[in-house]
Amino acid sequence: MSSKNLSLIGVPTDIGAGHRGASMGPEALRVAQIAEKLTKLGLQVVDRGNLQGPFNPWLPPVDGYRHLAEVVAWNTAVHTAIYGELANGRLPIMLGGDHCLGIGSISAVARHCREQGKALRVLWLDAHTDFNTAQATPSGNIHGMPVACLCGYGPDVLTGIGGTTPAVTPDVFRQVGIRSVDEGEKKLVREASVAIHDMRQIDEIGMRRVMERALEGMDENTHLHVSFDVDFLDPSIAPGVGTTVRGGPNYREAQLCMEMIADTGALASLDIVELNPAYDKRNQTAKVAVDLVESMFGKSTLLRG
Ligand code: 6HN
Ligand code: MN
Ligand code: MN
Ligand code: MN
Repeated sequence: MSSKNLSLIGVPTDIGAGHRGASMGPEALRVAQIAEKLTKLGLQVVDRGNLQGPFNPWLPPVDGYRHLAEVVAWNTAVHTAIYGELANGRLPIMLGGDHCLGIGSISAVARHCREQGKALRVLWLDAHTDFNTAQATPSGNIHGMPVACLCGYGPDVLTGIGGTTPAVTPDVFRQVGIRSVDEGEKKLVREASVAIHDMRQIDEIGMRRVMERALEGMDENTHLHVSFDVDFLDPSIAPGVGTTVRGGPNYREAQLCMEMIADTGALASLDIVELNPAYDKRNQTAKVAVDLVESMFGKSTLLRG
């Protein structure tokens, strides 16, 4: 691991989502003892508290986007906070919040990598490809658009966050767990040649080989960023999300995925997004997410060593 000094950054908003409630995600992760559990693994953890931003006015889309100005405000705050942590040599963990916030966090990671001469790999764990545009979106919800925005497809106010457009090229992404892609979005991800490891591939060759492929080609100079959308998981183990899609990885498959991330030793930043306590029961989804994050930081690997 490039750094063992972790900073937790809460981003309490559902500004890009289609259901209210992801704004409660940071607190649910704290209740599930994310800081305490990572500390127990021997990591130094500081909780920076929550960022602040505009209230969610819950309005219909304008020109294909819901709450564009508010999404820009939140992502600008995220970019500044994540960039600052990386510049101080720390490993930021963003406690979301909905997935539109990946624009702020990953643009910050990309900027850090450019400045440090590092290669970037983004592992996108999600049921969705999140590659919609104003034209393709069925909802106008910007949490369905962060990958497109990061690759330069989107409004200037979002594609320009961090000062370089595009923030990244599509080849940095490896998407795992994909099982819900909108019609127009399919065409866009194909044109951009995003590397997609969908559920069918996991069924056919198994999580181990999928992860070997997704992590292939990294070296000591690679910064690994994981963007963990909790709806990646099968709804039977993770009902606490706004957009459940059945047929996701089960608990053991998800554990293996996380363990293989730990084994790379390259994990250098993380987003935990889309957790929605309003749909959860007794905080079980937050607990499963924290459990998996522990594995991402080497919990189960330690048992073997
Ligand atoms: N997420 N593809 C759908 C849309 O509205 O664009 C769902 C997006 C879900 C986004 O879960 O991060
Ligand atoms: Mn660094
Ligand atoms: Mn997502
Ligand atoms: Mn998703």
